[in-house]
Amino acid sequence: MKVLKSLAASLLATAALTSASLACDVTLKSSDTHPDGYPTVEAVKQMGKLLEERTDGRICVEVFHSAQLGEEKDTIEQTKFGVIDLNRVSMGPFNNLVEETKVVSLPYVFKGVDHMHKVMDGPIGDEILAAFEPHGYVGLAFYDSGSRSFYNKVKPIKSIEDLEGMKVRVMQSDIFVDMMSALGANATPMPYGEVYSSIQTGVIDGAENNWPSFESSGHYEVAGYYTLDEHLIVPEVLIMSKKSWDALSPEDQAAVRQAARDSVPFMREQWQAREKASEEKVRAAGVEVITEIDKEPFMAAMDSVYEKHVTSDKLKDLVSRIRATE
Ligand code: GTR
Repeated sequence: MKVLKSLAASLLATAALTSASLACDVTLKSSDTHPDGYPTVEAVKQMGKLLEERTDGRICVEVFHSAQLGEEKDTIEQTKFGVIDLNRVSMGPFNNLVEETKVVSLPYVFKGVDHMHKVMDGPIGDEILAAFEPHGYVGLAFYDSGSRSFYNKVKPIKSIEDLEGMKVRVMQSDIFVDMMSALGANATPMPYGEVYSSIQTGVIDGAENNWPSFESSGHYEVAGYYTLDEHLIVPEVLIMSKKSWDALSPEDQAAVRQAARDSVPFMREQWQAREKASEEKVRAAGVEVITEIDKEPFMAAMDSVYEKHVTSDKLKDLVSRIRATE
């Protein structure tokens, strides 16, 4: 009886799935490195829900979470070719591809999350979104990512001196490699999915990320010291393949863009709640959190990073406009 019941249930589920996908003329395949339930994953699902409602079920979104479609750098390439339609990624891995994304990946460029929102919600954000287009992507919206801080398995980092000679994983971008050199540490750029085992086996001493990533990746289980130096506030971006975009009518393109924009407030709410919950979970697990940290020397050490990376007039102008944004 039990077997029959579960068989019937799975048949029903399959039928529901088939009729749902049959009803959609277009199903946009979306990638995310984070697990189900993570704010970015839920935000793209929300975007899909809005889009489906507004197109009477013609356009749907299917989110492949947990790096099912690959690590960010690889999925970015696949998105260009239209193998993946939508992709939610950090702007870090885009730095070597879309010059404008570099300005929001500079250490301490934003005064805080509110400042970042003001900048990204305004004309500078629009300019950065538009900058993706010549590279084969359509920039749709920015999501939150809090601020990134250092964590490691060796000792509490209380000053720059403590970072001396440490092997620290960074996202694959030259800016972050230079940021670590400026702090006297050794940067190891590597995909997100390799960080846990690399810390565990001692290939690296630690990495850097926000509370929700530190928690959801389980990195806190292998790196017991978290220092709130908040060196980076790098927004996330939701992009669409230009190839997939061009296959839509102008009306449908507008609907996609609007649904993405409308998912932003939902994302921010989810983010705030998750930040708190992740911090609580990590603290309860016994991670030592270093909050008393003088950020001034960290900021001062970044001059060389700005000198090396903010070279074109375009980037210089963007940085000074970001700084002037109240
Ligand atoms: C997270 C971000 C991911 C990914 C990851 C990383 O904060 O949400 O998109 O970039 O960091 O460090 O690779």
